[in-house]
Amino acid sequence: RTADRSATDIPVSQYACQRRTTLNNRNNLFTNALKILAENAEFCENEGRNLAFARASSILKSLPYRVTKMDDLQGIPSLGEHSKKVIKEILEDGNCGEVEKLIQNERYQTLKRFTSIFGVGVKTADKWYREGLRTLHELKASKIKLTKEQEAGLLYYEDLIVPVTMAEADSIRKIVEEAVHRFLPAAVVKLTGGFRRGKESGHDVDLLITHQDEGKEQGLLHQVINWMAVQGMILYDDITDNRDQKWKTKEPELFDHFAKCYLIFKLQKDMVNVVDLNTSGDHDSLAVNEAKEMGLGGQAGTCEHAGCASVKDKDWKAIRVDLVVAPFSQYAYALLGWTGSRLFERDLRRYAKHFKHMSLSSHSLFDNEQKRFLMAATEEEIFAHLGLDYIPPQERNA
Ligand code: TTP
Ligand code: MN
Ligand code: MN
Ligand code: MN
Repeated sequence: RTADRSATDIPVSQYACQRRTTLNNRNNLFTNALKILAENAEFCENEGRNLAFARASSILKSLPYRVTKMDDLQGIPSLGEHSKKVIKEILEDGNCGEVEKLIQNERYQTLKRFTSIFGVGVKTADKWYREGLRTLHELKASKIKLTKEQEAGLLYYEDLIVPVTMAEADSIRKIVEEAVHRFLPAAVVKLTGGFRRGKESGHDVDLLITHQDEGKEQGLLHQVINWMAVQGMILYDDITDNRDQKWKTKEPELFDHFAKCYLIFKLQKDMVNVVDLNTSGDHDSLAVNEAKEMGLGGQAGTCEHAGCASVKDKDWKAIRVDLVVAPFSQYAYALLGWTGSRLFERDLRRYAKHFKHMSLSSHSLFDNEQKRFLMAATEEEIFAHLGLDYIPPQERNA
């Protein structure tokens, strides 16, 4: 097909779960700018604005053509006046003044820097900014009380900002599988998150664990973590049981009650299959370069601080891993929920509510009219319950 768009084209849905969004984004120029505006809205705790820019960016990612003139946007939903102005400016000048100004903005830069630390959210980053802190060095030198999570985040910062490669993710999946099989030989360990959507690099490794005989998975997470800790594989861990209520405070629209563990894994480099340990092929490596230019990284080696010794020659890499354990009857829902993208999940839930009067979560689908839960053994069945065409993981990169 040609690069041009015509009025005969099928309409684009405002719901990400009715669009096919691959990693082949033809509109990077625009989506990169919109992403920065979305991020800044998040830093200003303006959720509505954040969502508006995120939606605009997402819809451009789904287009099978590159936008070259404003007419190409005829009939495309989810584009507000502000987003259109940004696109127009980029079409005319090659960049957007507002965005260019923002990336030079001290508050934006500082909040981006601080929130890139594991365990630091917008509220904390903003507090530190208002207290006059600007760099990681100043943060470390200050007497500010850090949580255990933030301490670990700072200690392994240099490693954690380097994107995780597919080869590393695969090694960790195998290592975790081996650990899991010590306790439950028939358990399944599935790679989810961005890697399941086909990304070649990511910020962490998301693993979903289940077992066919429901109930057998109980207590598994503690056993596995304890065993891996004894093996020296765990740099930091934070286990959440279904018993405690921690999830209530985290992102309400994403919360679930599964037993899970956010951890920092110590991956021996010789455990990774050949070639691409220090390379990453896509845009994420740009983010790291950008991060380094902004002074986010590059501080190791020059730092006298205790935890900041130069670590360039070490034979391991710290990697963020999310482990989630789902009972078998909820597995399909957990898999769908943990595969993402976040916007895709958000729109699945929004679609279910508005068009089907159903409540979708990572545990279940509840039909509010029939007053019953709808069972599903596969993701395909969940899409069918919702009356949606099945979208494979590779096309959920909304
Ligand atoms: P992420 O790992 O945050 O994102 P990602 O894997 O898509 O991208 P990246 O490469 O940056 O890692 O989340 C993966 C999915 O997990 C996402 O769809 C939301 C879901 N999720 C939950 O359902 N509950 C949670 O508590 C968290 C942290 C994530
Ligand atoms: Mn992930
Ligand atoms: Mn994750
Ligand atoms: Mn230091």
